[in-house]
Amino acid sequence: MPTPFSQNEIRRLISMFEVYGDFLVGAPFGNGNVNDTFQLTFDQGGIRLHYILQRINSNVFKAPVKVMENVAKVTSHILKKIKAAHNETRKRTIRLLKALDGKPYAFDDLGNCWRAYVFVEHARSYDVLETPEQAFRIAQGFGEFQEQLNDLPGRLHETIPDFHNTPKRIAQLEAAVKADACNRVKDVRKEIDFVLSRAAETDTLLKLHASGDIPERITHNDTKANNILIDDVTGEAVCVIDLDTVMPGLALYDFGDMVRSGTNPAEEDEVDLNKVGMRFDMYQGFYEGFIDTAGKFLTPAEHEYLPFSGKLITLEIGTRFLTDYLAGDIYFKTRRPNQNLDRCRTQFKLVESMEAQMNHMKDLLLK
Ligand code: GN1
Ligand code: MG
Repeated sequence: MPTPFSQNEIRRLISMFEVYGDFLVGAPFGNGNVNDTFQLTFDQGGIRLHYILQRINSNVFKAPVKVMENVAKVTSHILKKIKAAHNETRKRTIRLLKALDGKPYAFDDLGNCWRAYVFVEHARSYDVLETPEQAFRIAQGFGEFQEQLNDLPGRLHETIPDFHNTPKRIAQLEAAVKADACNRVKDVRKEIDFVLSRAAETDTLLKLHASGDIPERITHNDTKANNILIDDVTGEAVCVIDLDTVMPGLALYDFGDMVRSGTNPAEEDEVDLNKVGMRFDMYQGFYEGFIDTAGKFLTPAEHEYLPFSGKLITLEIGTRFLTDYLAGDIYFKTRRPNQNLDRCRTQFKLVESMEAQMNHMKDLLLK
């Protein structure tokens, strides 16, 4: 459950940052599975403005200062590009507020790391996509994000090492099965077998990386469809959000997670699996949108493995939900019993749906 914070506490927390005007109210915001997020309303000379205030989950991000160094570096790089292209009115990037000491984050008395952003107005994110056009715009936006970071100097911190190393995620599942901390293994034999019977192919991208066919890039790594804001009026992708996991990775992780999260017409924790599956028209939207912006830099191997990446990342995230279920729901936030198991099951249903449509997806690849 999200920790309840009183209005006074929120007022005190935001006062660690440089914000002008009078604090009016703060309320929980969004559907993130990891951090605690609030939307704050301020009155500035009679105009109401919003900010986002977020507590970084230190159980997930062991080195929050490194996370913030990455985020600050990435956002200022993108802002420079937006300004150089005189694109400020159309494109946006997250803008961090400075804390009173000038840093882009602040620690509270309990040692929690907080950050604040300017709220992006007239735009929203979608948990379930409505049209292939939205899928196109989202993939275009994430592809452009990768392109913007192609020339970022230096290497970013790996804030969660092996974040998308699927074989290691499967090893973590096997360890959780062995420990069986909550005596739940007996109820999920089918799900465990589902993963293990597909384990052999999960090192495919890592091998292609090792052989030099797939390069390391700076990737977002959490490209859930709801991690990009869509302009309310134009329908364009205007701002990539949730930059905590931006770090060195493979382009295919980002494409794969879009396909995982955005092609399913049901919620990630839908209980009725009949509602779950990959919508091919949405897949096509993602493919065409990604090619539109990332197509110019993808290598032939990256292009060829786009269809596979959706299946891989869906299997991987499903494996993580299952592992967390076995461990007693200690990583992802849950709001009801069995939520992680339900999440796992939707992912595996999606994997099956992708397997059934794999040839169809491959047919779409530009020859
Ligand atoms: C988490 O924070 P959120 O909800 O955007 C998770 C992702 C998962 C996702 C599944 C740091 O993302 O890896 O794909 O839940 N983020 C982290 O919904 O583990
Ligand atoms: Mg998010």
